[in-house]
Amino acid sequence: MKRSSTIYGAAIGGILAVPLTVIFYLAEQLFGLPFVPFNIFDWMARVLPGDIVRFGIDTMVKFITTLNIGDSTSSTAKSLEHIMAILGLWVTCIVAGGVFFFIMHERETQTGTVAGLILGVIVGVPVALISVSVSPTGVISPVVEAVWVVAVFAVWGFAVGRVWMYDRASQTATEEAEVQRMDRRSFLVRIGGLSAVITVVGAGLGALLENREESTAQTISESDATPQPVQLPNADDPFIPAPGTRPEYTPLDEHYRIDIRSRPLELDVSEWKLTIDGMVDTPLELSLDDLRNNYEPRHQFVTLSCISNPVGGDLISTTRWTGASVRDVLAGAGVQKGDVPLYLNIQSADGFHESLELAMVEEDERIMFTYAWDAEPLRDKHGSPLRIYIPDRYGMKQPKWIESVTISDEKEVGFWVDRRWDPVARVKATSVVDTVAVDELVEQEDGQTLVPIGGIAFAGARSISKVEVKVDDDEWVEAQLRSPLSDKTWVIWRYDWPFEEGEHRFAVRCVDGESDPQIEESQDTFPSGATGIHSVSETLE
Ligand SMILES: Nc1nc2c(c(=O)[nH]1)N[C@H]1C(S)=C(S)[C@@H](COP(=O)(O)O)O[C@H]1N2
Ligand SMILES: [Mo]
Repeated sequence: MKRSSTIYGAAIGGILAVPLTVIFYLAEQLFGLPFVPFNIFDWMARVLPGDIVRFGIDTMVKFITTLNIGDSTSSTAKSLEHIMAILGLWVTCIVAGGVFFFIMHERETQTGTVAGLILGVIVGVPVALISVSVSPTGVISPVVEAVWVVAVFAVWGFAVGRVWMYDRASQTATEEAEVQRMDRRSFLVRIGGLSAVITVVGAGLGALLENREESTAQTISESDATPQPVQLPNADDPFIPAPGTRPEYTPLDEHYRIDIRSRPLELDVSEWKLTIDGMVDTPLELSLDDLRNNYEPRHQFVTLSCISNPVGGDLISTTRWTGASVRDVLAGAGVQKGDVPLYLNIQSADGFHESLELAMVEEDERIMFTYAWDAEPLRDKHGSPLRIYIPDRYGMKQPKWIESVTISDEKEVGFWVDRRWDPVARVKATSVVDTVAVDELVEQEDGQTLVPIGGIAFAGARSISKVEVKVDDDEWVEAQLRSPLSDKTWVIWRYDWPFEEGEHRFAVRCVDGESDPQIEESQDTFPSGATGIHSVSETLE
């Protein structure tokens, strides 16, 4: 009896968690209230030890690449995170429902409603606190958010309590009492059906709202910004990439995305200000228009890579970045220099943070507050309204959604550095075979057949001076290089190999613009970025 009651309670808790999830989803779409499962997930990713989080991410990336699911690792990973987050909430509700029925059974309590409300509050309060702690500042009032979350859980607990009472009544009812008994199974079916209706209606409505938001966002950006396709500086290079080589200029929709939030932040650009304070003569508060209009706009073609990108991975993309040189902006604030080194401590709205030596900014005008990508205002997921560009560094050093820069003689340890990743995070040279174009053989006049092979090579802001290809155990031979979009982007290479039947292995390596060859020894992404030779096997017939 007790055991079956506990299991029944767990089932009830779990079933009722589904409409609970949908209510959070609807409220997110309607009022911008937090979607609680994602907030809890994001919180866990921040408070758990870095090594455990990294193990989780590594496992997920390996899972995705091994099973080859989804079009891109970063978007598939986000979808998996979403599923895990929702399952996490359901498991919590299942456990809570089971424990509740167990305790109620032990105590032989009759009044389930008050006890149910207490259950809801017990689960809801910590969830609310956690949720508030990872919500971005200034988007929704923390009090409103907390009250909302506790209220929804209280309703859930109340419902669990009601089911307990009902169950109790029908279990103890005697035949003579002629209470209309319904066995647990058919009750479960009923309540499951009700939950399903709420879920379908709620989820459908939420999805409608979500789509409507997206399409209005689209029309605004279409009418607002005159769409000017970006001119590529190497457009007249006659070099033709081997068929199957990735696009040299990544379509913005395909640019990878990595950050510590399940959902991208949506900051209100009209309210947003960049604060520059700390050891400066004049603290500044700059709007996006200030940054756009008061400083000379700079355009830079940039390849950005995540330090977690494995050799040959897809967490790397290229677009044109536009912004204002950080050096120019700081000049207006008047940094109070003494004889100690100073730092820019950069704080983002999602709780992410990094720091940067002032000396670097003074030496390098390419370091840039970036507000546009591909001639469009930055998209939410890529850090709207403002992110920073730091040449030759992996993405982890380059905050998105920047809110403030504090000049200080104390260096704040960056978000990922604090989790044992490389404090400098200078990009490691890497080269990749994208394609062995077995279906696009080139017939030469002398009767020779060539196999086009191609891909990318990238060395941060150091450019690429040479790419070499090795087939099986042959010598390394030099590939052709396309003139790159800039010295801060990847380079497209190509090598046409005289056809030979059979299975062959094609490997690639590169040398950067400072004559340093890429590291050939295989190293994992942690802690300093992956190294090693990329190769693919192909059978030619
Ligand atoms: N505020 C904030 N900035 C951030 C991150 C983040 O989680 N939060 N992630 C960093 C990492 S690890 C990478 S690889 C790049 C990715 O930028 P993208 O998503 O626009 O490609 O953003 C960086 N900037
Ligand atoms: Mo990253």
